Amino acid sequence: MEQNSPRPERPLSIDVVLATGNRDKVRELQPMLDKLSPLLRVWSLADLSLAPEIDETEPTLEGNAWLKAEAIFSLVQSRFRWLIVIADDTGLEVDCLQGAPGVRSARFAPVEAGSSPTYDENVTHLLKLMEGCVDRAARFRTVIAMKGRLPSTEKGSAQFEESVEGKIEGTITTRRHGDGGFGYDPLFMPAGMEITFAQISLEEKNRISHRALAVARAALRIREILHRFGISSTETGTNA
Ligand code: ITT
Repeated sequence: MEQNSPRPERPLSIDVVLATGNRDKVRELQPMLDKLSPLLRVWSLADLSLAPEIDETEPTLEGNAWLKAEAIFSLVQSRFRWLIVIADDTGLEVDCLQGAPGVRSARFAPVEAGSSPTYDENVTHLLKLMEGCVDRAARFRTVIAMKGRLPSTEKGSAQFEESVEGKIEGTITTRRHGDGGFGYDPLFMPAGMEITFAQISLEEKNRISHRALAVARAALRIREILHRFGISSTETGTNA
């Protein structure tokens, strides 16, 4: 006789939406997330033809990461059944500038009201402010906020919210080196290396960076959450 015991529906796929309008960040995040599991389908906002304006008004990276995660979750939740929104907020913290540019990393150099500084303008501004700084220690810090809706053996579906952090220590050089990477990469020399982030390959940066560390931690949390919701990680193939 055929058994009709209630079985949770298997998640055939979980859609992961990257809550960033920054194409350089997508270029780094996408391959890291793509390889976590064949059942995760990763979308950028551009893939979904979305370009929302989200004002980063919070005083911390964590606050701004949550602003982005919440806003994008509201925007896409009706499009996907099983969904994880991943928002990354990153800042460069320079010791001799008391942690600046920090949360203002994207909007550091002064420009006309209504426009945003280019990466190059931000780099020039940082070098200028650091003239005469002997202590050139700095770090990149990424906070990833995740908001998701996943199948749950007990409740059918359940929502979760988690945040994780990754950081890398280094120093700020006195001039630009290299033309890879983006943002402040031409000035950032990771501790233990003699070259900047802009002089290494994307693959190498994705092995050691603040963002890579945050994504590794996020992957671990996703696996724990799936487990908590009664979905074994082998069911989804998640091997983080
Ligand atoms: P979204 O808010 O749409 O994600 P954003 O460019 O504002 O895009 P962040 O606030 O996270 O993203 O980053 C602030 C700035 O910090 C960013 O514009 C870059 O100038 C710099 N930045 C972020 N990640 C970096 C990295 O890995 N290497 C170098 N600079 C980086």
